[in-house]
Order: sequence, then structure tokens, then C-alpha cells
Amino acid sequence: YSLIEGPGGLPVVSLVNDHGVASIALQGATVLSYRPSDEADVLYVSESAVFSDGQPIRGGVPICFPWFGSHGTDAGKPSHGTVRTRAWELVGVHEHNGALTVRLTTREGVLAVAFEVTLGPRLGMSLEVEHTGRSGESEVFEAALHTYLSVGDVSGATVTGLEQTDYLDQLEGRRRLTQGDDPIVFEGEVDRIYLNTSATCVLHDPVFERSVAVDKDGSRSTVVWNPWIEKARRLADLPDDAWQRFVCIETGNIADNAVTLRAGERHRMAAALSVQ
Ligand code: TA6
Repeated sequence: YSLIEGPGGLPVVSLVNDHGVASIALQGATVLSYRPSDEADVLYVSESAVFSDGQPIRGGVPICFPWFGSHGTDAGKPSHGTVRTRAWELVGVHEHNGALTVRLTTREGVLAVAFEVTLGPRLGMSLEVEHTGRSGESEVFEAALHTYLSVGDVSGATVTGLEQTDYLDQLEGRRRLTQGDDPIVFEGEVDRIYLNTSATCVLHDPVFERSVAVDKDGSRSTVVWNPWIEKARRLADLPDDAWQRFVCIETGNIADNAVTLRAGERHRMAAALSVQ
């Protein structure tokens, strides 16, 4: 592994082994790239992404914590929480059974947060939160790994695994609906928070002729998002045509699935990406 100067001069940890290559920016502990051997990058990073302190990176795997989306009561607070816009501490990299794991930490009040990325047969990601406060205290938080998956053409992509699952439709004021038996298809903006599901999702990409599985553990919510044309145009750090090239499948604990942690307790939420 190596610590290199990445885009915008930001420090990036680069992991290389027989399984492939992965890179993680210390900024937001954002995974920027995951290239299994003989595969194109599984992740999408915007060609117009901004790489600078205090700015969220458009793409890869931003970490949403301690809230998802806009803050519940204070509209002045940043979208998707506070930790994706700050540099995390690099604890170190260790090797085990041919896999490389990098560990990064940060702190949010009484919550100590650690993020581990493992480059092995899959790309493993694990977010651990510990409540270090005084006994009797408790904190409620949301969290999500906001994974941008690269696709050849979103119009032909489908997502399976969420059939018959309830979701909040972000395009209709978080109206509660249920996914039918059909896979998710993309014919316009899609922005749904699926709830109470531990299911593995699979993104099927006929253009790249591959499927990407998103397994998860300790996560009860899955968000599926594509901005489509209008929203992509409104996002300054996304090229106007970029909506065609990614689908976000985000594993987390959101809304009804928010986490309550008492002093001394730990929570672990993990996801693993694999190409099939
Ligand atoms: O995960 C979907 C979502 O909440 C969308 O509503 C959209 O806002 C997206 O996240 C990107 O949010 P960001 O704050 O990174 O622009």
C-alpha cells in the first residue's frame, strides 16, 4: 500500500494486491476507486468532482453520518452530515490472508467512528460507531455508505433484491410505497429509501455485461438513487450527461431504521461489493 497525493493534492491511500486496486481519500474517508483484477472500476467518481478540504467528493463512497440527507431541524447544516467533508485520521493498513485493510477514524461529539476498507475477493467496508459518553446518555444517529456504482448506460440497468419492500419516495415528500415484484428500472429520477431490509442488492449492467452485488450487514435501509437529466444539470460537480453513468445503491440505517446508541455501546454497519 502507499499514501499518495491524489486529485486536488489530497492524501489518498492506495491498496494494491492480487485482488486488484482500491484507493481511499482521507477526505471524508471516501473510497474513490475499486478495480478488481481484470475489471473496470466498480465505482463512479464525477469528472467534475471537487477535491478540497471542507468539500464533499461527488462519487465513490461518501459516508453519510450522523444524519442522512438534510438535517432534521437545522436547514443550515450540511447535507448528509458532517464527516464526509473533513479529513479522517489514518490509523494504518494491515494485511491478513492476502487481503489489505485500511483503518480510518474520526469523532463526532461523544461518538467515536472508525471506517475500515478491505481489498480482498470483495471490497469490504465497515463503519463502527462507539458511544464514549457518560452512562445513562444515549444518541440517535443515521448513517449510510453512499456508494456510486459505475454503469455503461443507466437506461438499460436494473436493480434486483428489493422486490416487495417498503420505501419512502424522496420525490414525493417521502410518501410510503411498496416495490412490486419487478426489478427497479430507470426511466426518470429515482430516489427511494427502502426500509427494514437486509437484502443483498444486485445491479445488472447489460452494457458492461456484468453484475455488481451489494451485500450488507447491520444495515436495515437501502437507498437507490439516480438524478436523471434535470437534477444532474442542477448539480455543479456533475457533468450534465453523467446521470447515464452511475446508480447509487446506498446501504445504511435511515429514518425508521435510525440507530439509538447508549453510552458504552457499539454499532457496526458493513457492506461488501463484488463483481459477478
Ligand atoms: O441518496 C440520495 C440523495 O439523498 C439524493 O436526494 C441526492 O440529494 C443525493 O443524495 C446527493 O446528495 P448530495 O448532498 O451529495 O448532493
